[in-house]
Amino acid sequence: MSEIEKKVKEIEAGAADAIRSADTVDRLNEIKVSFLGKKGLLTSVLKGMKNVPAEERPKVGKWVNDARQSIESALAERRARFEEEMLTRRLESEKIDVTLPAKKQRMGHRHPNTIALEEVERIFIGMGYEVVEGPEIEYDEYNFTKLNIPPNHPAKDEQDTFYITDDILLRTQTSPVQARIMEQGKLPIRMIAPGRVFRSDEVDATHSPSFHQIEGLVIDKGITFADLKGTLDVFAKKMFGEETKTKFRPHHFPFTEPSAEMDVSCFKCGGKGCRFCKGEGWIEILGCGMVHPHVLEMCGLDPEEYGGFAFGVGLERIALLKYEIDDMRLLYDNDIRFLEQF
Ligand code: 2U9
Repeated sequence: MSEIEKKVKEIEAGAADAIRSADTVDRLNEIKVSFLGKKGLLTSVLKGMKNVPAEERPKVGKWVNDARQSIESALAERRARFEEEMLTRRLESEKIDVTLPAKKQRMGHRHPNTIALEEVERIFIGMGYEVVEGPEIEYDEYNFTKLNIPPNHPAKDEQDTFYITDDILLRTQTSPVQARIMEQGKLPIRMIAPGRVFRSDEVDATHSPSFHQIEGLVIDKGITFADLKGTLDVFAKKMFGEETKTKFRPHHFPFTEPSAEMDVSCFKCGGKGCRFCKGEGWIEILGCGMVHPHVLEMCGLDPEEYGGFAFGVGLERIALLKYEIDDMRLLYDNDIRFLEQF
């Protein structure tokens, strides 16, 4: 065997060893370059051809070509094995068991406040009312002055109201929404204004510094206290059951005159007296009254021509009563086990 043939065989054997012990595709590429590349070992044999006698050259060429082919096929075989192994590993790690039970999508629940609010809205929309919302940050002017609550009124005390500046505050009632609508002067008005209100109260079973009101307002020519009573009686029957009776007791609010509070017959005992109504047979539900002439004037209406009634309910109070919840704090805890019950 000639020197050159021995050298080619050595190179081929060296390549076969290297390919066998290669452990990555990158390593295979390195081997390819170092044996078959322009500056590779096998190529260097061809470069030495000029020193080989002419009649020997075809033989040397054949040895080199055979060696090249054998190295190339060894590389291809090893590469194919790597790819197969990689695929097997991927299939193993990305295995999906389609027989496993699906992850349950947990459904949310409407909050009891929302359920009660939507019920009240449905009832009043059914009587032709519009639902109107307004800002939670208000001017003192709209929250108090225009509602006949003068500068020295106790409701304005810093103990009761969150002030932002001397004349801007967190609204203590949703009434400013109605005052703004009256000022726009589009009559008649039949509206409810639901929303969050703020009072500087300590948290307990029946109080929170932030709660929700729904206030209503009707303004037209010739509206009487009979309209107020009829409307709120229909509301009570639709909300608490057709057999519900209503009772109006005289009261005082600065923005209405005359004013009243409305009680409904206890929907647990039908009025006989039970634990739920504390033996009274009646449950206080809302405040109401005929809009004070001075409020009409301050909101740009002529009390000689127009008049109307207004009312206000605490949304939490309705939700607590309707769903027999005995502590208002439960409404704000966000405990899913509580919320799931409604
Ligand atoms: C305008 C004129 C009159 C709204 C009214 C009440 C009576 C009332 C309370 C019930 C429980 C608030 O959430 S609560 O503490 N509200 O009793 N609200 S009349 O009267 C208005 C409103 C706006 C322009």
